[in-house]
Amino acid sequence: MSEQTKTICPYCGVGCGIAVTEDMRFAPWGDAPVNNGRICIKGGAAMEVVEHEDRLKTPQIRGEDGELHEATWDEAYDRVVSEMERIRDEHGPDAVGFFGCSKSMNEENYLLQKLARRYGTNNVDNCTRMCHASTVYALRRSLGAGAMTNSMQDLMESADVLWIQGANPAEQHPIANSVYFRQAVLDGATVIQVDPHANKTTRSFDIEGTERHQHLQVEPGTDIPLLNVVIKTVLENDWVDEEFVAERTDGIEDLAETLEDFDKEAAAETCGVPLEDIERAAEAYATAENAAIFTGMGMSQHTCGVDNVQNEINLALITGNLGRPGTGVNPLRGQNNVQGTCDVGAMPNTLPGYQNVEDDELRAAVEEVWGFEVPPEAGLTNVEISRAAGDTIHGLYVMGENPIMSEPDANRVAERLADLEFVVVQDIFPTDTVAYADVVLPATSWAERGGTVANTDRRVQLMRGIDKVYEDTKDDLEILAEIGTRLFGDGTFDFDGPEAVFEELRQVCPIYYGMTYELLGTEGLHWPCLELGDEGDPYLYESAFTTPDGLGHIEGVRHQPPKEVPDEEYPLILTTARLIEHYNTGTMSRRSPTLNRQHPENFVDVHPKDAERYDIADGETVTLRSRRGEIEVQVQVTDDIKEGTVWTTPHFAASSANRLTNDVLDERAKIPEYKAAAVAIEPSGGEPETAADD
Ligand SMILES: Nc1nc2c(c(=O)[nH]1)N[C@H]1C(S)=C(S)[C@@H](COP(=O)(O)OP(=O)(O)OC[C@H]3O[C@@H](n4cnc5c(=O)[nH]c(N)nc54)[C@H](O)[C@@H]3O)O[C@H]1N2
Ligand SMILES: Nc1nc2c(c(=O)[nH]1)N[C@H]1C(S)=C(S)[C@@H](COP(=O)(O)OP(=O)(O)OC[C@H]3O[C@@H](n4cnc5c(=O)[nH]c(N)nc54)[C@H](O)[C@@H]3O)O[C@H]1N2
Ligand code: SF4
Ligand SMILES: [Mo]
Repeated sequence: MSEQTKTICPYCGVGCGIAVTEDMRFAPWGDAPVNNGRICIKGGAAMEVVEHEDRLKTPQIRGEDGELHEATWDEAYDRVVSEMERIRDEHGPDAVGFFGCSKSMNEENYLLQKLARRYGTNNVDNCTRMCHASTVYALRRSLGAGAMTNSMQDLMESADVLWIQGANPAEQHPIANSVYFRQAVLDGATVIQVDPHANKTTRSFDIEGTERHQHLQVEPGTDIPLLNVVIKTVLENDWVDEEFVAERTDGIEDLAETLEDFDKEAAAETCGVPLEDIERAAEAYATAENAAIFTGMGMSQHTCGVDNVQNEINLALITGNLGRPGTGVNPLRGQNNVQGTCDVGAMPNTLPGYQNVEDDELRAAVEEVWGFEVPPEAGLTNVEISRAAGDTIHGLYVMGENPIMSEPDANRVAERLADLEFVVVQDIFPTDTVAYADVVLPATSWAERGGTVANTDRRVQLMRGIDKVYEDTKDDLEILAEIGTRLFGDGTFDFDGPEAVFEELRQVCPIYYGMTYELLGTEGLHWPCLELGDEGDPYLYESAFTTPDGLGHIEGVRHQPPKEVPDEEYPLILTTARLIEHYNTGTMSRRSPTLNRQHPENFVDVHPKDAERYDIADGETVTLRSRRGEIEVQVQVTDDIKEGTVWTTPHFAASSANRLTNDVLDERAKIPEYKAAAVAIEPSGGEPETAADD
């Protein structure tokens, strides 16, 4: 039997262990800590893309003729270094932006943010900005840490109610759902799902012999009024945990005041959900022994994203559902290492370990280890960097992101990236963003290298690599260390592998200080892990919150409609979300035959009444149009979607949903409103845009 190397699945944040063989096949890892050998369709197909012929295999440089040409690594490094030096001399270091990669290891993202800061800018960010930035903001401010409060294990064992709002774990976190949450339901837990779209999560809990679950089919962007109905119902019925509120929280008066004149009937109408259904759900949550909230993109990706999550925190705090197994406010994190990418400081406002970059003392402690000064003011976020492209931003270093497809109002993003003086793309595949690159650096893939990643419940695990497939590719770590060495030549990028980087990371990242590669072993460790020998915390806040005053902060919030609401010209609300088989911008999943088979093309879900109203038949091709662009897609007529709303996916380049979306941001967290834009729909008479048009 071919030798097996144990590593971690490269797709979602559940962090399942899998094994890869020397002959490049997938093998189960039977007693892997998170999943015990079970995997979803993506984990099983993960090896399909590693040897793919489309892989970027050699460095490329754009020539005078406007085309990309193969180059040596030396030539590519020279170009990167000379252009970055030129831009810094001409415009200053803040003229360059750096995008981290949530598919890359902690050590690599740590080096990327160090590179940005050594260069002289805090303009470094990662996909969390488009993802859970608002969740992280609200959780950090009101509870202390920007992460899941509990672990999948304790949620499975102890939760009596699973309140799932704006998340679809059966598709996006399949093993969390099928192993952990399903077991909780088999043991008697009730599920309440708040989502405009019925999906596999809705159906996965339809288990004979278990409790009947509730699906509240809310209108997109009306989650605040829905939760305000829930909270007011809790207050009216004295379901408040008075002792918990008195000892561990502040701000309940503010919440009570916000809801004093709140009209539950009118709010239920705004949400499009019958009042008695919301009240029934409120009772189930508030009277359960342990109730847990799960929160996803349906909550975070709104201009009121921070307030959406704050209202979930409010509900958990007033009912005392925090600090115990089976409770909490739990964002299921997206990519396999988005949690880690944030942990290690690839963000414009935080140094490793979520230490505020604007705090002089914290910054000085990190500077002491690094041996150079870090700019004292927070930098720009990724959408802000794209918006400033061609204006104050002149250079962009993209490690493993595909902003041309993933950022909102993508037609504008393309125009702006075209205005940049210099773009580096470091990826494993020729993404749509490569078309804007001046230098392309081919990275090895997840299976070909080692390092650490952090999953959704803060478990840091080791990934291990097998030999590389394409000779002329290099690990992200090696690339960054070489560029850092050539740019600065002062030893600050002198590392002989991931473990050496991890050893430095520990020194500047208190929540990782108690970890070493040896201690991580095969089980991994949860952060916070403050001292060597700490076991790490599977759930947070047992005795106090980690806010400066140790209290959990309650703050009433009011309904703020999406920035674009339907009108005569654009009468429908578009929301966008995901499919189990596809992954984000599709660069990997659409090259995987097993994954691509089920949904080779995009589609839009339309309610039967809307189909009738706009004279559209099932299977027909339509034009979806917003104020920013249009796409052609095939229609799926289904009452899975709420009337007045249409639903499509961001996975397909040919009919890219982000040509339609609105780039308005939550003011505080800077996350775009991917989940609500006004659109018009009409039969196109043509063929849908297909993969052949990519
Ligand atoms: N198969 C697969 N798995 C993935 C990914 C993938 O692309 N494919 N991506 C990974 C990443 S990066 C992330 S961040 C996670 C995301 O995982 P999720 O948070 O589950 O993300 P989405 O599917 O975008 O949206 C979740 C739900 O929000 C609903 N929704 C839309 N608008 C609203 C609204 O206004 N209110 C409410 N309450 N709900 C709304 C959608 O109908 C959808 O069911 O998944 C990760 N896992
Ligand atoms: N309309 C709409 N848009 C959305 C969303 C939505 O719900 N609706 N969701 C948003 C969310 S939650 C997210 S997270 C973003 C995701 O946005 P992106 O991060 O831009 O999308 P991905 O497709 O995950 O891009 C990851 C890239 O990393 C590359 N890669 C993989 N492995 C490696 C590696 O080891 N090294 C390097 N250097 N590169 C590698 C892949 O080939 C791919 O190009 O999209 C956002 N966009
Ligand atoms: S649940 Fe997520 S981590 Fe687990 S196998 Fe599926 S995609 Fe991979
Ligand atoms: Mo994400």
